[in-house]
Parts: sequence; C-alpha cells; structure tokens
Amino acid sequence: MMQSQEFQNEVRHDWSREEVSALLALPLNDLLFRAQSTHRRYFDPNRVQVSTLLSIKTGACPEDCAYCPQSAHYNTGLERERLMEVDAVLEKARAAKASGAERFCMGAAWRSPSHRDMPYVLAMVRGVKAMGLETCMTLGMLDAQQAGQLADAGLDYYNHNLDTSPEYYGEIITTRTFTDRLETLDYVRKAGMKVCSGGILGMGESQKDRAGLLQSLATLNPHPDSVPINQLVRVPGTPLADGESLDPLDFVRVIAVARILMPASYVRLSAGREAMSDEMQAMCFFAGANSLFYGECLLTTPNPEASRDQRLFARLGINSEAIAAAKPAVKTPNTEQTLFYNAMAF
Ligand code: SAM
Ligand code: DTB
Ligand code: SF4
Repeated sequence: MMQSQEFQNEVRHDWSREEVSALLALPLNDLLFRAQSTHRRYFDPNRVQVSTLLSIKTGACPEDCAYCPQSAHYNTGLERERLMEVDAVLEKARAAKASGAERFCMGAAWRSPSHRDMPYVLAMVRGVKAMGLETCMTLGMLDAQQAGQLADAGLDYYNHNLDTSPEYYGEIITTRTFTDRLETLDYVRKAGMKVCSGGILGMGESQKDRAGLLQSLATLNPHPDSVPINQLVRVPGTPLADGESLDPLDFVRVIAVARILMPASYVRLSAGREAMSDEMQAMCFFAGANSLFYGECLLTTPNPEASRDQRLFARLGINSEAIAAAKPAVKTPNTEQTLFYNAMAF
C-alpha cells in the first residue's frame, strides 16, 4: 500500500451527508472511474485479500437483528451450538491456512461475550496467531476490559458492523443502539486493535440511508481498517426474508463510494456473493473491493465454493498470493485443473 504524504492528505474524515449522496448519484461511469483511480493510488488493483470465517458459537442469540438467522427471536430452523472447543477451532484454522486464507475470522452469536467464555476465546486467539494467520473476531459488544484482554492475546482485528444508517437502525435492531456500536468500536481502537466495520445492503433502506451508513463509517477517525459490505442473505423465518431485491448496480455504487471515502481501507465484498454473478463481482472489484471471504460457508449460510472463486480469480487475473501458494501439485496435464493452475501461476 502506498503511504506517501501526498496520498495520506486525501484521507478525509469530514465527509458531509450531501457529499456522500452526490457521489452515490454520479453517473455510473464517472463513479467507477473515480473509484478505480483512487484504488490504484493505494492498492495493487489485481490483488485481493482473503479471509476465512468460522462460527465458533452458533444460534440462540438474544438480540433481535431483523436480518439474522441466529437470533432467538425468529424461527429459522438453525440448530444451536455451544462455544466450540479450542482444539476444534485450531484444527479449522489449520485447514483454512492450508487452503490459502490470510486471516481467520471467528464469529459468535452473542450480545457480548460473558466473563466465563473469555478465557476460551483468548486461547483461540493465541493458538490461531501462533500459526502465522492474522486473527479477527466478532463477538458482539465489548467493554474496555474485554477489548484490552483481546488485544493482549494478540487479536489483530475486531469486527463490529454499524449495519445501516443511524436513522434506519431502529427498524432493524431494537435490543441495542447505534451509539452502543460506536462505543464498542471506540474500545477496540483504544485497545490498539484494527477495526473492521461495515454494513448490510438490501434491507429496504433508502439511498439516503446508504449515504448515512457510508458517512458514519467515513467520519470515524481513523477510518475502519477493513469495511465489509454485505448484501443481505435472505433467510426464511427472519423478518427480512421476503423484501424487495436490491439492484446489483446500487450495490456496486456503494462499494465505489466506500472506496472513494476510505481510500486506504480494505473494502470487503462480504456476505451475499453466492447470489452474485461473476460479472457483478468483477464490477465490485473494479469499483474498489479488495477483500473477500473464501470458503464454502459464511457463519451459517453458504458462500461460493472455493473452486468457483479460484476460477473467478483466474478469469479476472486476480492475484491472491496465499491461494496460489496453497495450490496442490498438479501431475496430470490437460485437465481442467491444470489449465486453471497454469492460469494462476502469475
Ligand atoms: N453477534 C455479533 C454481532 O452481531 O456483533 C457477531 C456476529 S454477527 C452474525 C456479524 C455480522 O454479520 C452482523 O453485524 C451483520 O452485519 C452480518 N450478518 C448477519 N446476518 C446476515 C445476513 N443474513 N446477511 C448479511 N449479513 C449478515
Ligand atoms: C461481516 O460483515 N459479514 C460476516 C462477518 N462480518 C462476520 C458475516 C456474514 C454472515 C452472513 C449470514 C450467516 O452466514 O449467518
Ligand atoms: Fe446476534 Fe449478531 Fe445475529 Fe444480531 S447479528 S442476532 S447480535 S448473532
């Protein structure tokens, strides 16, 4: 990543709602050109960061997030699972590393971690870190002490999303506030960890709400290091199961504006890729997305198969050093696999 003074001056934290709305409303070609130009000043345009997700505690969450299959308020048929054993988590992390992940993200369906669970969670961080993987966790709200403990254990990133605009937030979640979320992010930052924070599109929000989410993220100082943009995965049983589908080009616009507003941050094309065409994902990368979740499962819902992503990367000439390094030795020529791996030998 380029870090020169000239470019650092471009990183602003005073974006107004009007400026963000105006960017969202640009003709698409102008918006994409601007986003891609910005992207190239900070990042290798053909390089995508790859993370793997694991649900370490699944379902029965006391919160009422309207999008979430893990909320105990809705009947989604999800089987609840207690906090995983530390060794089982480490085994999954080892497999993720072998298949090319650079960062291992662990998620728990909690409002916040209990003091009883913290020692296990801290042991997971230490163990995954010792494998040479970057670590990320998303465990709900934290207090200052918990943030400090996670930082001391070596946690690199904490994910806690703003999810939507401050105005629309109350339509989606009633069991905790937008301000609670900002407070957790503050503890995370003050404890010295990197912040991963983004939102979800396709929940019936307006263009104004999208501007509100982006403005809220881009006025954090410093910006989140990583900004996941999720497309709602509609899960039967949740209140948002039957909403109107999102215009794919509106999703691309949000990625592009996130790139312009937070030029030095990783923008992650996050949940919802299973429902996206290769062509839509290609547009997202052009708009400045440079990170994704790799592996067949998100937390509880499907993600594209690794082979589909490998083929996508090869089609686009995208370079993921970790995935290339993890490729198996190919002995038989003329197979589809060989062709693929040849294409990946950059
Ligand atoms: N319980 C913790 C919390 O909410 O902070 C951590 C896990 S929670 C599942 C992490 C994030 O996943 C949420 O903030 C939300 O942005 C995203 N998410 C959950 N369900 C989703 C869905 N159906 N579609 C897209 N994103 C979703
Ligand atoms: C984020 O923004 N997206 C990921 C991660 N952070 C934890 C989670 C997506 C979850 C999608 C629904 C599921 O699989 O349960
Ligand atoms: Fe619980 Fe997190 Fe799902 Fe909300 S998003 S219901 S806090 S697991």
